[in-house]
Amino acid sequence: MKLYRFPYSCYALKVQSLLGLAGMRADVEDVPYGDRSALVALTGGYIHVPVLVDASGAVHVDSRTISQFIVAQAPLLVPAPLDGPVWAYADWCDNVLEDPCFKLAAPAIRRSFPGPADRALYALIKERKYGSGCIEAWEKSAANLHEAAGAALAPSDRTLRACAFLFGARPTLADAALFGQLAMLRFGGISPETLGASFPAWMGRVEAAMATPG
Ligand SMILES: N[C@@H](CCC(=O)N[C@@H](CS)C(=O)NCC(=O)O)C(=O)O
Repeated sequence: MKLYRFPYSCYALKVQSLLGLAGMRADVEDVPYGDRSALVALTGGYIHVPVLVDASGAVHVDSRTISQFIVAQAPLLVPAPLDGPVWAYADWCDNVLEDPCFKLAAPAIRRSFPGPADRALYALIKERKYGSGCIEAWEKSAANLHEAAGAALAPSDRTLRACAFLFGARPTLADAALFGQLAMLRFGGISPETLGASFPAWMGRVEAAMATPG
């Protein structure tokens, strides 16, 4: 299998974590931000990441759909009867928590691109959606964004002070989704412990489980 990603993408990092937790091996290919021809060749025009090519050569796009594919092969990652809350937590990570997290990480993500063209393209794509100068504005309001992310994460921090993983003793899709957000922040230079004291040790547990699934 092959996972196409941008190295900072929370959705790709979620899928990478889920593959590890499922014990499914995939080569990781970093897509150059300004040259998505490999994605176009695979998908016919979908140029977001993650994209997963499975062992049969089938192409899967969108991290939620990819997660469903992985979970179908590793059902313990959404253990019945907790399907509802586990999927709901993962969807909350992708659709609610992601907002302050990606805005916090965006300035450093832009700086991480090796060339000015990729930095400009990243800014253009964000500005078309959020308005001119949005990345600079997010950098100025980093303290507020950090506070919003910390407040959103406080209940999960309380859970992880008492439990090894979000839904108990074993990692689930919910852990992979949260891991994606915190790994994106870590990529952006924001250390997980500034958002909750339990997060560094929990990330270590998720990483250990990714390396030795089951
Ligand atoms: N709903 C999609 C969202 C994917 C997405 O937005 N990925 C971002 C990276 S985090 C992307 O590829 N953005 C395209 C761009 O920046 O041009 C999923 O869950 O996979």
